[in-house]
Amino acid sequence: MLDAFAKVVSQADAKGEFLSSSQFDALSNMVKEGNKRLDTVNRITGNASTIVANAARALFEEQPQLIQPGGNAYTNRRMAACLRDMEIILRYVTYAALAGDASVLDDRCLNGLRETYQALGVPGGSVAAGVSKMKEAAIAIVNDPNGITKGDCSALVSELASYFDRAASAVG
Ligand code: PEB
Repeated sequence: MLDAFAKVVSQADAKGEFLSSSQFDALSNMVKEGNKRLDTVNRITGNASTIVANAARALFEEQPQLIQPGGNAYTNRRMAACLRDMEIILRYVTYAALAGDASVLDDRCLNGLRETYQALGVPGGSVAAGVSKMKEAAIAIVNDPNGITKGDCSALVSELASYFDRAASAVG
């Protein structure tokens, strides 16, 4: 598992080079903007159950066959597994957002997930649709101007979006 700092170190070391000025600039900007990152992660973390529940509700509205007999979220056991999976994916997205690097998400959550769903007969496209709904909800919460110092969060939000997209395309 890498964070944005460890990543730069490992890239430079692989080439036997000192850190470049562009690497310094990117990290220095990350430190300067660090409170935005912490606020982003904190807001998603604090609203995780709402994000998961609303995304799942919207998914089942759009794909009602999932909750009908024979569906992959039919029976409380499967419904619980589904909500749990969405929560796990959201949790790893928050870790990646904090670290500023996708490797924790890749290594500990997404690696092999497509094959797991294939083996279980869980439709990966539906999981991907659920992840996209969590993305929309999380971004709306992060961009909410209430109760927070106003500032430009566009770069951070597109980075956050990229972690959700990565999760969706890993299974979809
Ligand atoms: C991945 N999900 C399930 C299982 C595993 C995962 C390993 C099998 C074991 C179990 O049931 O607990 N676990 C999960 C994950 C990590 C992990 C992400 C990462 C570290 O360790 N059903 C639907 C939706 C979707 C869904 C499309 C969005 O209708 C998911 C939610 N996952 C789902 C279901 C099962 C499951 C298991 C229904 C149970 C499948 C079954 O037993 O029939």
